[in-house]
Amino acid sequence: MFGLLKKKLSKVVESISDKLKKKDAAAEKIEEVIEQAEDKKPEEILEQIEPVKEEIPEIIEEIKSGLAESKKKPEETKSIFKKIKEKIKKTLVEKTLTEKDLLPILDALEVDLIEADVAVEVVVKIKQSLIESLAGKEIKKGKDKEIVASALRESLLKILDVKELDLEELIRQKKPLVLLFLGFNGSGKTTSLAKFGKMLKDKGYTCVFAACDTFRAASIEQLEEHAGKIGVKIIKHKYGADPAAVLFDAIAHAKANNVDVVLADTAGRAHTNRNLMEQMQKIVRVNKPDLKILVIDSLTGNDAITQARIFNEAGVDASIFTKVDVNEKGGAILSVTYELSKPILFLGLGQEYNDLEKFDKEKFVSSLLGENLKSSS
Ligand SMILES: Nc1nc2c(ncn2[C@@H]2O[C@H](COP(=O)(O)OP(=O)(O)OP(=O)(O)O)[C@@H](O)[C@H]2O)c(=O)[nH]1
Ligand SMILES: [Mg+2]
Repeated sequence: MFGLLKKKLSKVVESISDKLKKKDAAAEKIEEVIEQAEDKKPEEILEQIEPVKEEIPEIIEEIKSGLAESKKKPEETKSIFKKIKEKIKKTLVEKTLTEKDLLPILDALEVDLIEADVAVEVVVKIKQSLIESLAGKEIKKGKDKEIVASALRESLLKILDVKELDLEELIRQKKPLVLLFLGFNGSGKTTSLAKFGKMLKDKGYTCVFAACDTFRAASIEQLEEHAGKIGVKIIKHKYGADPAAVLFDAIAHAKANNVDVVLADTAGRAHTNRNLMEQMQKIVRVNKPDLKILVIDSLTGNDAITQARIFNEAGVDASIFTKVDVNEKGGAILSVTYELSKPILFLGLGQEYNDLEKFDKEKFVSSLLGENLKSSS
């Protein structure tokens, strides 16, 4: 799961800590040169530190001005070198990353994350957040990975920081709670709805399914089969019937029978299906569902953000990502949550009823950065 995204994030941690190691090596080299500086000509010193000057330009400047000063006041050469040595010692213990150090690394990260399906605007946010937390920060020796991984962790959590929903609290507050499952063709709406129904039933709530996909061949039978297996009532009309009317009847049934939750399946649609998009708006207008849950196939890639935008015209309240069990990229989860600013309720992890996992952003981010967070402690 998310192998590619994990690899790319690991690379960021490695690249930044490599940069710190290079700075370390440069400081050590300079220290060595300065140790014997008093016996050397200034040109010789500058020549020796030339190869590492890119890594710690601030120290190089210090040395240059020290050398110029000692040329003017040769009697103070000793104390000038002493000051430089102290400064280098401090750099060796507490390194500072500058924005200039970070930018090339973060530019490479941009390409990497886009490859893992993270949208450009989300990558920009992650970059900004890393610069804010790392540039100018003193990094103690041996703590590089820990600090970089935790900055990355914070930046990812910020992307996922949206107001959460307490589903059971909602069920307690409103009866029946009406959930409408929306999404692109084949995204996993019907399967997720069935898993959801099974989960609610296992928790002791009563449900009814509404077969509002009256469009795709065999869709009603597919939902009926799930309803039969789980032991949930289904309200259905004929193919071609108005789905808004199906949901209306399901809600009426739930009210009459004191049912806790109505789960409405809908037809898969794309923004090019004008009629189906208008039909979805009508289902919403007529029945005012409590939650419109967007079901997204996590394998969709960068198109996921476009789908989210289009379905959000009906006002999405939460999302479910399916096929996470077979997804190596994972970036769509970050992109869509950022775009919608709405919580992810569950992840679909397979084709069985129990393959539904409550989304936990801390756990998700920790799993992405797992090895890095571990190796740092
Ligand atoms: N591996 C895996 N497969 C899944 C998951 N969720 C759904 N599927 C599979 O994806 C396929 C499509 O699932 P459906 O639930 O029929 O999708 P849908 O959105 O209702 O499709 P339409 O109604 O045709 O738009 C099925 O073969 C499911 O078994 C998941 O989390 N993991
Ligand atoms: Mg379906």
